[in-house]
Amino acid sequence: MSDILPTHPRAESLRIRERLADGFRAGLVAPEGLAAHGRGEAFDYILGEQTTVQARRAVEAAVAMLLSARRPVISVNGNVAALVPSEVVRLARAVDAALEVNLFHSSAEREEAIAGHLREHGAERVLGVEPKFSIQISEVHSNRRKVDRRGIAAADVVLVPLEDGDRTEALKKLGKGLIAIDLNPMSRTAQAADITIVDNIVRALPLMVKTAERLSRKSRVELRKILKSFDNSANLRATLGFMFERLERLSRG
Ligand code: PTJ
Repeated sequence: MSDILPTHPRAESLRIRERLADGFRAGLVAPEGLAAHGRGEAFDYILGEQTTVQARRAVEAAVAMLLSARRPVISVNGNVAALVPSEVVRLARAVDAALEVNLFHSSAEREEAIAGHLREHGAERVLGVEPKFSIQISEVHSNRRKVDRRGIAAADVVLVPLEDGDRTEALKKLGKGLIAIDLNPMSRTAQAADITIVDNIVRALPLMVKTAERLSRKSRVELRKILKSFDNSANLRATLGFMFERLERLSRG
């Protein structure tokens, strides 16, 4: 642990980096995960490190979709486990979703470490780590094709935070509802998902938990209404517009 002065202008960003670096040293995060985080940081900088109105709308729709699902699954990778372990467990509980470890850079040791980390943060059941339940989805071309028969394989809705593009498109082709959390609104995942939350996962997850607690009191009809009024393409265009405006304002000085 390093000493980050609370007065440092980038203190929060440095603390998040440190969580990820700790996660790397603990065997949760792949080395590539550190680079992926840097790409996310660059987009977050443009967003002003804030949750936009568009992200709030996407969160509302995403939670409505999760609460309406029959078999929702939250896919967990190394970065998610290192950055928001408690929040992802709380969200799974709030929307009654399964948690499944699913890695791009496949490693049995890291799968076990991530599952153990989630259990330490209160998860009762973690899928994706027992070979006897593992099956392959041939439509997915990366290591992520290995999924749990009781989880992603059977899911009707999957939340894929910090994802690489290929799987989102493949899971969509299989008829699953896809929710992405991705700071890059231009990524293939962001473009292919049904609902894309363009926000840092460290802000998006706590907001999703709060929203789930609120929306769980709504009827199915009300949840469907929220879902029907959400347009992902329009929301992504509005997010890009927000980013362009910020850059334009900064360039004018
Ligand atoms: O643990 P593994 O093996 O499953 O690997 C995980 C990574 C993230 C390395 C893997 O999925 C990967 O390579 O992802 P990509 O293709 O780099 O895509 C990650 C996306 O997440 C990029 O579009 C980033 O902008 C975005 N991103 C990075 N950090 C955050 C983020 N989005 C939200 N919150 C973040 N903190």
